[in-house]
Amino acid sequence: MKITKLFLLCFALGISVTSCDEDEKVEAEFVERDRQEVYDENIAEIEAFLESHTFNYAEFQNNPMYSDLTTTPPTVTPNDSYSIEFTELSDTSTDLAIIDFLDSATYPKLELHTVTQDDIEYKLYILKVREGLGESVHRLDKAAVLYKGTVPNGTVFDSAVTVNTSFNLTTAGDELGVIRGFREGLVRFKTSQGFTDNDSGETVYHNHGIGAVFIPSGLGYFSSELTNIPSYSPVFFRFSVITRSDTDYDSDGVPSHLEDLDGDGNGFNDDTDGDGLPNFVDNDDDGDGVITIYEDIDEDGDPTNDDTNGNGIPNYLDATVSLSNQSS
Ligand SMILES: [Ca+2]
Ligand SMILES: [Ca+2]
Ligand SMILES: [Ca+2]
Ligand SMILES: [Ca+2]
Repeated sequence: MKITKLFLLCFALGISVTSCDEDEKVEAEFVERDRQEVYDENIAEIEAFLESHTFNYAEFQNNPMYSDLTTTPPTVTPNDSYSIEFTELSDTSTDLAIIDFLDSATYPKLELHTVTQDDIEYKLYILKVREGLGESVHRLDKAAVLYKGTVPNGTVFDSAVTVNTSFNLTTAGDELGVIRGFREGLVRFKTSQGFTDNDSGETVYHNHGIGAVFIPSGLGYFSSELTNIPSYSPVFFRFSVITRSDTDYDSDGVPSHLEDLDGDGNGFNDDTDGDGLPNFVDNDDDGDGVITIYEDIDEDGDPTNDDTNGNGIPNYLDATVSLSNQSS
């Protein structure tokens, strides 16, 4: 498990290179490359990869897509235990290339999404072998994911092969998340629907999302030179999305994904009191001076179900109600 490394990589973005040698006072100025120029190169490299490589689609297609969990014991598809493998196409190969799955009517399908960042419209290719049947994943969640991160030549720079650790998807405050491109890929899949233990006592997850995302460096590590990732290199993640769990970045008793009030998947554009702090990192969401967790009047641990004046707006979002559960 190399989760920690992934977090470090995420934070290594934008570090400038300077000498620490006080005596010599040498300072090597680091000039970052133009983001559009790098993106143009990256997307050409990604699309060339998608055209020149295939993956083990037949292996998946030879089986039922999903396990049937309504039978006892469940009727388990081998697909639950498969992961995506890329292979370079030879001149004589009749296999389909990854790009041939673009906008396919059925799974596997290659989706093309647009992610805007730094005034650049990034193309983000996402390969969905299957979407999954469990819970949706929000950008503010924690997730347990099996994954392999590689550069285009196949070198693995990071991986998680067990699901013992889950990680935040979004970086906020002291909580470190993953790179944007990985996050944007993961949230388009669903978690496993359940698990069973096989004869060897190993846990087998069923009906989880299985996919891959092809990330331009501007949505990844960009100029950072990291172990097994050259500066400005695209990175690819292949993954199985196993479970999600709530976060509570501001410890106010409201799960972070529920602080995305308009439900658009973006927690950063919800700021009830307009104080510049998005609700998911604001412990007094309505700015009435009574912190959200104290506006949980019935003290059931859930501030969202307390609406003293019955106007449909819970007290913690209603600045006209400033009752506190702290007896004076
Ligand atoms: Ca929102
Ligand atoms: Ca809050
Ligand atoms: Ca309550
Ligand atoms: Ca209030």
